[in-house]
Parts: sequence; C-alpha cells; structure tokens
Amino acid sequence: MGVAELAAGALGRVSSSPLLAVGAGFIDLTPAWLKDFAIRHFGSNDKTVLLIGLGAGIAVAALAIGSLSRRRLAWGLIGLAAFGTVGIVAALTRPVAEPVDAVPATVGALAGMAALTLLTPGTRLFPEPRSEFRDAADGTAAPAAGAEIDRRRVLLTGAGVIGVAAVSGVSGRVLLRRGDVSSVRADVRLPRPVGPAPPVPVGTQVRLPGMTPFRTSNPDFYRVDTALVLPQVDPRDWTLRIHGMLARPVELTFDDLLRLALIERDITVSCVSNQVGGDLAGNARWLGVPLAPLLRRAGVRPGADQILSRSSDGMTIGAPLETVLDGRDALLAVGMNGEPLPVAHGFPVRMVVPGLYGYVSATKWVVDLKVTRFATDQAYWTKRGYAERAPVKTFSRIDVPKPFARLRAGPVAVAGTAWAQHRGIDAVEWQADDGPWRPARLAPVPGIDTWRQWVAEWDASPGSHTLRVRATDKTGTTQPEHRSPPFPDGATGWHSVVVTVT
Ligand SMILES: Nc1nc2c(c(=O)[nH]1)N[C@H]1C(S)=C(S)[C@@H](COP(=O)(O)O)O[C@H]1N2
Ligand SMILES: [Mo]
Repeated sequence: MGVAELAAGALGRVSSSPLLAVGAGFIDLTPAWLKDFAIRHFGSNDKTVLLIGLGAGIAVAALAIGSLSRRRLAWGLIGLAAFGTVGIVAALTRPVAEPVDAVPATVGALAGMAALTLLTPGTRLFPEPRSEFRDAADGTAAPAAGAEIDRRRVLLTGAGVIGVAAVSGVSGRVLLRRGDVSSVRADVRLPRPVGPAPPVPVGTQVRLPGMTPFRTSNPDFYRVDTALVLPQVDPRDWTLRIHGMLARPVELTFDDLLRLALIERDITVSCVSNQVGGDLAGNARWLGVPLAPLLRRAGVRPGADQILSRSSDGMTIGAPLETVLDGRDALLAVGMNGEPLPVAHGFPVRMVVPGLYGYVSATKWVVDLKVTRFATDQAYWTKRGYAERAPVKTFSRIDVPKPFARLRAGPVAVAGTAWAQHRGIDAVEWQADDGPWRPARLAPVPGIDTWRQWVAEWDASPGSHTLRVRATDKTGTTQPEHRSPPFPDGATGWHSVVVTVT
C-alpha cells in the first residue's frame, strides 16, 4: 500500500491511489439509506469514519492473505493479486480515470508479492522449507534439528519491508500535496460586486444565547459531498465549458468570469439529507456571476429542460433549466462571505441556486455545464433514486431552548430558524404540549432567499413539556405534520423539543 501511494504521488493523480479509489468507489456504491445513516450519525466526519473502516478492512485482508501464505506461498500471492485487482478496478472506474491510474495498484501488488516472498520461510532468503515440517514422522510441525529459522534475519527483513512501506507511503502523500491550492487561493483577488447585496435589516439576528447566527461563517458552514480528498482546482488552469443544446457554446477561464458583472447575495443553502431539526443548512453572502444571462447569450435551444453541471471530480448535478432562468439569483459563485470560496466549498467556482437542494443545484468545483434534457442525462443522485427535481421543503427548527434543557418556571424565550428559500417564510407558529398554535414574532430578512429567525415568549409552568414549531411559506402552504425521511426528496414533519421546567 505504501509503494502504491508513492506511485500515485509520482503520477500526481490522487484518484489513482488504490486506497482513495476504493474509498471513493465505496462512497459511490453506498445505498441511500446507508448514506443518510452516515450523514445522520457522523455528519461531516463521515469520511474519517470511512477511512477508519477501510483501514480495518485492509487489516483483515492482510491477516487473511498472511494466513493463506502460511499454508502455501502461492495462495498468499494469489490473495495479494486479488487484493491488487480490487485497487486496479476501483482506480479505473473513477469518473476521472485514465489508463495510467492502474499503475499504482499494480506496482503496489507486485511490491507486496515481493515482500511476502522475501518474508516467507522456505524461499531462498530463509532456506527453511515448510515441507520438512510437514514431513515430520508424526505429522506435527516440529522443526527438524538444525533447521531453526534465522530469527534475526526475519526481523531485519521485516523491519526493512515496513520501513520501505512507511517511507514510500509518506513520500507519496507529500508528492500528492504538490497539487494543494491553498496558497494560490490566498493570492486570489476578487473584484467588487457591481450589484451589492440588499442591506440586512436591523433585528435580523435574534439575540439569545444558543441562537443560530444569521450569517454562517465559512469554517462553521456545513459540508456535504462525496469527495474523500478535497479536489484541488487551480484557477489558472480552470475553465468552464458551457455546451449542449446551445447555439453558441462557450468556454470561460477564471479571468473571463471575473471580468463579468458580479453580484453579491445572501442565500441559504440546504441539504436534502437534513433531518427534521437538523443543521445541514447554512446562510452565506455569495459573490458570483448570474448564470441565466450567460446561458441566454449562448442561445438555449428549444426542448432543453435540464442544466447538467459536472465537477472536477466527476460529480454530476442536474438543475431544472426553467428554475435557473426564472429570474432568481442562480450564481456561478466565486466568493463566500468576503473571501474566495474555501476549498471545501468549491474553490474556485461553484453553483448556487436559491430554492433548490444542494444535490440538484450547488455543484462545487464546477468545470462543465451541459444544457440537456432530463430524459437524456441523469445526474449522480438521480441515478441513485433521489428525485430528479427537488425544490427545498419548508423547514422550521427550535434552536432555543435546547432539547432536554432544564428551565426555571416563568417567562421563557423560545426561538429558532425557518427556511423556504425563494418562496420566503410568511409565518411561524409554535405550540406547547397540546395547547393552541400561537404565532411567533418573525425577524426581518433581506429577501426571500435566506432563512428567517423567529422568537416567542412562553409562560412555562413546572413539569415536562413538549414544544413544537411549524412554518408557512409565502405561497400559503404550512409544513405537514407527517414525518417522512430525507429520501427521495427531503424530510417533512414538525420539529419538537422536550424540556423540563422546575
Ligand atoms: N462536486 C460536488 N458538489 C456538490 C456535492 C458533491 O458531492 N460534490 N454535494 C452537493 C450537496 S448534496 C450539497 S447539500 C451541497 C453542500 O454544499 P456545502 O458543502 O458547501 O455546504 O453541495 C453540493 N455540491
Ligand atoms: Mo445535500
């Protein structure tokens, strides 16, 4: 595995590392329920958990191959070949694969075979044929006299093999870091917006301890993607191809993009995997180029209904063309909260479309836009059963008090966040136990594309109580009580919090 990492590093291709390719393949094969389980229980640590699991899997495979080789070296070698084949297949089936990506797993498997041969008694280095053990008269594995294995040599060779593995593995990783773009990112200077964001009114932020900040800072912004290793896209090499059902396909460089008229907007992005009460949503100030005029200039052909975007790591995301063109601020974003996009959030360019879940709109590291039909091209999650079209569902959440809080009887502030991007939140109601639904006070918002905070005062009496919330969007639709899971087009249901008042 160490030698394979070194080969991947020498190639400078992260996706050719068998470890990472198998991990990425595993992510792609993960069924929806397991993905939702992982996001629910591990959140943004889901990748760490996967890597730990992979490490355990490799250890088990190594034990199995080791035991096989104790019976017969050839079996161990066959086991290693099979192990290497998994890496080769994984690397060659990545969406960004090139034939050369087979090299690291191949070289790694050969190195493993060489090491196993070196370390197995009975081969020339340790002339202690196993057959002599078996040939003992009583059939037990008693070494014949004078056939003691040279322990010192075994240990030294073993240490040597481990040393080669460790040094090559670490060097491979260092070599792969050549592609790191954090210093390039630090040097990016973004132009000022031609269209600044509408002002955020006074009072948008409900000031209570434990309340969600109206603007999510970049380090706090939730992260959901399938990238085991963050794609490193250098803006100097970046191009965006806009093609498909267009009269005049175009290709833009990063500088071309920055020369266009940029606008800045506060937009809340949310994830289809967000559970009732969950926090897979964030609100940022995005700087970007409006996408609709770019598409119009390229001349959209009749019959097209989907804009299929693709990222540098091969993720595909399909958004309804009519939604992107209906006048909302669909952006090719380059800036987030006053800085270039963080690498984890799509540097150098991502899409943001208010009102659509991330998996059908918010392509990070975007490099390709194809104007097409839903009937012709299916995006990554759609192939896995998620809805083709997924406008965000109206959400409301109690942020304060926290679940299982212990409170003093008397007036208690109840507050939270609600969102229905691009429809806007019209009302939030709350309820204690089975009492009447009462309207909460809504904080002002800069527009309909952000979440909205709400607050109410509750006269709490001693005992255990359940607080509930529901929101109504500006189309007049109230959140349904019925709980449904995130799959296939977003969770529904009212959020509730149980508290104890003393
Ligand atoms: N390239 C790429 N873009 C992606 C994804 C991904 O897996 N790969 N995930 C999408 C999903 S499901 C969501 S919810 C948003 C999350 O964006 P964030 O990580 O910046 O919060 O990114 C979207 N864009
Ligand atoms: Mo998502």
